[in-house]
Amino acid sequence: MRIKKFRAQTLPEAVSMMKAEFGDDAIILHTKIVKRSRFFGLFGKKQYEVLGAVDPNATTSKKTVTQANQPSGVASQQGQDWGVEDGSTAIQFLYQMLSKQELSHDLAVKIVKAILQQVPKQEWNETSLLKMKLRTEISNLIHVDEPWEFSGGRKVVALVGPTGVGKTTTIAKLAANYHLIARKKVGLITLDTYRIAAVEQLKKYADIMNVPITVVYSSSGLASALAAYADMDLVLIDTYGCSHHNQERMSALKAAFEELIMEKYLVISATTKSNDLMAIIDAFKDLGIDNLIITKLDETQTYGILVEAPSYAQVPIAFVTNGQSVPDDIEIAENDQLTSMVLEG
Ligand SMILES: Nc1nc2c(ncn2[C@@H]2O[C@H](COP(=O)(O)OP(=O)(O)OP(=O)(O)O)[C@@H](O)[C@H]2O)c(=O)[nH]1
Ligand SMILES: [Mg+2]
Repeated sequence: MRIKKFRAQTLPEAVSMMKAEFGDDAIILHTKIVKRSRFFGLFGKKQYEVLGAVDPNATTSKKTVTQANQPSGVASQQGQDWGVEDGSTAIQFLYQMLSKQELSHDLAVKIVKAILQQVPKQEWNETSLLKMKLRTEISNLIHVDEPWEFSGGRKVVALVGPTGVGKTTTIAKLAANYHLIARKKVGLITLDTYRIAAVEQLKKYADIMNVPITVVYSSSGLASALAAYADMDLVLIDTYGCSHHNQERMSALKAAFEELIMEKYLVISATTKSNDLMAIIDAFKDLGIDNLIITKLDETQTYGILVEAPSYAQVPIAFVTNGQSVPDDIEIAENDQLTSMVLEG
């Protein structure tokens, strides 16, 4: 399958460009309006973008209704031609289900190709079969962690991630659940001394829950703070937010963690755009990330990140959060539930 983006001032023009290059057998996978910015997006000219695809091996010129008259791509977006006996409608159907959830183009294509390889061509019009295969593919890509066990000794978990994603709130939720409900001995440490308010924020939660908290002011201080918590079941370490562009903070964090035994959980907001997600994961990978926590699921209606993040980072999701309430709005990541969110929205 060849796939390419075509841009023009009008949608019919973009479609014509696609047909001129790909021929009449080309199909529209996706259409969108894009702004070609001149000054930081202001006064940008509107353009139409068509994502077209063609099978270079196709010998037939048989067209579906969607292919024959595709002035706007709206029909394909509504998925009206599922039942037609032609592979292209299967591709459209699957691709659109994924792009609706804002999965990156590359991953969506990978998933669609994997499904078409498994399903014989004569069954490509069976949407229930395609849906079943899609569920399996998505489910296989959403890696989730095992629920926490405390039989193997003390568990030390540091939460790292970009600013404002919900690290401190998630620490409070975890501390409350594991201390107040699971009755574990929990100790808190914060490295976030950049802002007085950040320390106060966690101290307030610690006081309410009656769990100890240690504020670490230097990169060497973490080792002694951990030593003082030797008898805890769970130690949760809050860190300052690191923009993935801020090398200085990232290096300081790396230095603070040096040679200490702990797990590092990367916290990412579900509202993160696909490109930013990859840049964030790339930046934090250097710290050695063991797990992911996806926050703010309540602030989005597209859940592609649940597939994208663990696939790209190659580590499982441990928890998801879905609101500001401590301790309620957190759940242990569960494959079936997350798969359903991606498929059903
Ligand atoms: N809607 C929603 N808001 C959340 C969620 N988790 C955290 N928040 C909110 O996000 C904001 C930032 O949360 P923090 O916990 O301070 O984020 P942080 O990552 O510690 O921020 P920095 O320490 O500044 O990097 C707060 O208003 C939280 O209430 C969530 O799951 N859903
Ligand atoms: Mg914080």
